[in-house]
Amino acid sequence: MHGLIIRNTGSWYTVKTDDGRIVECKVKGNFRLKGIRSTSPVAVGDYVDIIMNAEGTALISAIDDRKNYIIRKASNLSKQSQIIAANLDQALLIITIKQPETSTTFIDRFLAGAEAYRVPVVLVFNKTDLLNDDERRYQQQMVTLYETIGYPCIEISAETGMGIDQLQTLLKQKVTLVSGNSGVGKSTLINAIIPHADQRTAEISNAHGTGMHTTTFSEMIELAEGGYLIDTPGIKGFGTFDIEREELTSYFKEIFEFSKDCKFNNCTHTHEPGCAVIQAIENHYISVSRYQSYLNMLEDKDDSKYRAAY
Ligand SMILES: Nc1nc2c(ncn2[C@@H]2O[C@H](COP(=O)(O)OP(=O)(O)OP(=O)(O)O)[C@@H](O)[C@H]2O)c(=O)[nH]1
Ligand SMILES: [Mg+2]
Ligand SMILES: [Zn+2]
Repeated sequence: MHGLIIRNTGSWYTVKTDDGRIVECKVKGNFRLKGIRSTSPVAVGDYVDIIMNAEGTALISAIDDRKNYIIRKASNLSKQSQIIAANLDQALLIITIKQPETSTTFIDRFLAGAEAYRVPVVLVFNKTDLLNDDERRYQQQMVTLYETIGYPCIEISAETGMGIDQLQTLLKQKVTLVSGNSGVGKSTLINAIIPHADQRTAEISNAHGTGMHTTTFSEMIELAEGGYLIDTPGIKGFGTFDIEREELTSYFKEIFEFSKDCKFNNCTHTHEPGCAVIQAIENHYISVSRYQSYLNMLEDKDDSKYRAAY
């Protein structure tokens, strides 16, 4: 039988079969995935073959080719990675200006990773209900910046329902990863979109204004109008550690556009004469915050060891 992995609890995978049945599955003991060193060989979003057994559960015996996937490093020291989700149509990056504040470095790292994995991103500014006039203006500047670069933005409040209808039209018939720092309201948003989803949400811990990773396993939640949302436990990005230095420029869309006019085609846009990127920053065509994020990722590449810099 063939089906879609909709939930991963660590030891068991829940598969929705093509004929609509829900089956709990384990991975066949000798199952290995070619070319990917991963602590778990399959993930939510994967299409798989399963073999039923007498108890009504099943073994996953094969996996279909993936359109894309996102990975996370198992730990800072290990080279092993964990596949979080596969076959995504898009990702929502949930951002909050406060409680907690999402840094531009975090946003830009996420966007660069999404470019590398070819996953389109919509930036969702949540908790708009909390903002005062100054904060609202700041948020609008962010929206202008990212829309100019080419990322659609939407301002919402999962709490009051503002903007939810508009967001819903973007989700129809698509597999959408919901990502963002802990505490930004991913689970609250999913509950607002799918009332029966019943995602656990958490109070922000007062001491640091940061969240506590309430969501601890990956699952896909089916939308009434077709498509799925994937809620992820504290995903930090797209595993940007394996981006090559030479490729980095191409994952910052606007920097890439200007870099075509750099004097040297291996320009790193740091110190080289005739750098069109540095010129564009001076002329305010490229934002300083974006350039700083680029430099931040470039610095990672100078380190022999991996650094979780965000
Ligand atoms: N004021 C306000 N509070 C919100 C909004 N959305 C979420 N919250 C609150 O923010 C807190 C964290 O929300 P969660 O949905 O648990 O956050 P999460 O992103 O799922 O967090 P993790 O599962 O830890 O990754 C909860 O107390 C929510 O009630 C919003 O639009 N406005
Ligand atoms: Mg959550
Ligand atoms: Zn340059």
